[in-house]
Amino acid sequence: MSNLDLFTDAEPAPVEHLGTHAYVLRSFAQPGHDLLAGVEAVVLDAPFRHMVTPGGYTMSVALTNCGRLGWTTDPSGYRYTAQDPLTGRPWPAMPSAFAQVARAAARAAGFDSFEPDACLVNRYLPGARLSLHQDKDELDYSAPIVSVSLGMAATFLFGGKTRSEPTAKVHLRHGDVVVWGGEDRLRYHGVAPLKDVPHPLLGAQRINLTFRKAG
Ligand code: MD3
Ligand code: FE
Repeated sequence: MSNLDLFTDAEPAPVEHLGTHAYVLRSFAQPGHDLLAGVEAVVLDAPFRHMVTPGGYTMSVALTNCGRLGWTTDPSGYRYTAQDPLTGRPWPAMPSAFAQVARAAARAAGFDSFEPDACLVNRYLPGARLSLHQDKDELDYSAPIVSVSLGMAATFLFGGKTRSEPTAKVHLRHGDVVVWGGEDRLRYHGVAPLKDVPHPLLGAQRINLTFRKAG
């Protein structure tokens, strides 16, 4: 492959706007960031599991967390906890590579001094999906959310401030980072059922890291 093949006409521009304060940073996460080693370390301590929503639905996405706080759901509600309900131990520490990428991406999108205290790690196998929702369990909506996509590509659905507004589709690939803040922070969003197109490094899975200031 020649160098030029990396930037064909089909390749999107490095930064795209999804909204006034929503940015896609294409290929922002690089191999040197060593995020996959971080995922392996987190999962050894706090394995992926399928949680149940208050509506009684078992999520098709498996999840775990790292950092001071972790997002959980069970039949009694959604919440952030300091302990992993599966083990009773604190969530694993956030790998320094994770925090560095999250801070750098936030800064690139104009959010200086983003300090995430929570990283939700979602794992999608083929067919897994995330229905339209808002992220409303955090205390402070003024901090942005940073999401890092790894492995198989996904179609991300980006909606409006009400559930009924139409959604835009954004294709997210390995290494893409998205930053949402300001007036876009409470938009509805979701992920379409994952297609089975295995990724060279991660095989038939997609892993998404979502960094938040939760507490
Ligand atoms: C858009 N995860 O875990 S993070 C989630 O790919 C979640 O696993 C997605 O949505 C995933 O809650 C993508 C993307 C995200 C997070 C917060 C947002 C998108 C957002 C807030 C406003 C608008
Ligand atoms: Fe979300």
